[in-house]
Amino acid sequence: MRDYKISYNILKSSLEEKGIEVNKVEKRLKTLKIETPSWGYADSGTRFAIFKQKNAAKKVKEKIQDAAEVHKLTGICPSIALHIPWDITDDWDALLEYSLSLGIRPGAVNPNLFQDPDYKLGSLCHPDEKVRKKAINHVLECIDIAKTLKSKDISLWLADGTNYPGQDDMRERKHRLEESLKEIYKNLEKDMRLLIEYKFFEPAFYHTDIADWGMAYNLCTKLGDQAMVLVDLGHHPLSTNIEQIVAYLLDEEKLGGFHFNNKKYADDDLTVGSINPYEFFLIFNELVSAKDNGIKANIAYMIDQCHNLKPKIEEMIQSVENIQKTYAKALIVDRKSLRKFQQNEDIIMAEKVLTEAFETDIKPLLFKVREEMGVPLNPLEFFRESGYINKLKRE
Ligand code: PSV
Ligand code: MN
Repeated sequence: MRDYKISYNILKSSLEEKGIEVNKVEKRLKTLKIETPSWGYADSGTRFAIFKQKNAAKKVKEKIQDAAEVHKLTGICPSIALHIPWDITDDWDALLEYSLSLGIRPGAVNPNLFQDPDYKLGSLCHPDEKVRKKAINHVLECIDIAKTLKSKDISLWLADGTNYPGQDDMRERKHRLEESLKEIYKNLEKDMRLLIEYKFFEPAFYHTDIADWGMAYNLCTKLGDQAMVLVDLGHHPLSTNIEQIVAYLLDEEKLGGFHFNNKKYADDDLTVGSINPYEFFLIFNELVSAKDNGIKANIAYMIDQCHNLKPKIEEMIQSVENIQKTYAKALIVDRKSLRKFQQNEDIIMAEKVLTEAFETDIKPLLFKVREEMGVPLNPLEFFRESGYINKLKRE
């Protein structure tokens, strides 16, 4: 690592030979922002067991401390997503102040529409109007919290669906959903957004009310400009072409949020980039390509992972490193050559442009950027050596 400058110079000149402006790549790497989720710092598990970790955060302030530590070491995680009521407090102003004092701000506010026993048959789509009203009021409460915290995004994931054919009327549920969302939407502040997530199954196993990107897109289009689709990488059936969905939504200017994680089977919450790094690269490639083509996009990037087995903060830092590395590889794609090969119908060479960027050892560039940002060159190693977790005095 000490000698990274020699390899950096070699990498820089090979990229510049291809016409890639390395200074611009470095600037873009420094401005990448990834939110981390409060629930990723707390104990979690599967429906079979929760294996508790020593000094895992329990209180919201502890989650903020851990998120601030991740930001301190990576320099690119300046906000923390909150989940209500898991992160409830009776003094939101004080929590905002506390958070800012640690150099981190509250990010997306996530309502919880799945845990209350009343939501057994759904929340915003529930057959009983009283339960729908309760769910709407909960989201309105989250909007108020977001106002106090100066957060701009309400991130909505619905567990609504049915488990048995005939359990409820799918079209009626769609109408209830549209009505409930309209009520929520009209209570947003003008500078707020409603990010609507989709997921094809789980916890509902027969049908899910917002099952795919098309349904989320349709709902957002009906609601208006402040409603945007949120893509969570774990929420697609196996072999779905996620990069195409991303490209399509970007082109429609309807992609508003992104949840990073990786899956092997379903919504597995595995470390982003750990199972299929090439797919992850192709997704980032679409994000960069759209931006380079002048498509306007305000995308809230967040890691949405519960770290059940790995040490939580370490997995969070590992995830941030994977994201940064993959973004860097997408930024060094030789887009001029790619375009030329596409126009010349040279499929072999066009694909090679992508694989060349993907296979590049980008570490020296990341070291350079981290050094200039004043963060450790190797955040994960640094964190381990700091003994942060063992020094904490938590119950
Ligand atoms: C459940 O699938 C989920 O992971 C969704 O992706 C939400 O974003 C998150 O939980 C928090 O509610
Ligand atoms: Mn998610």
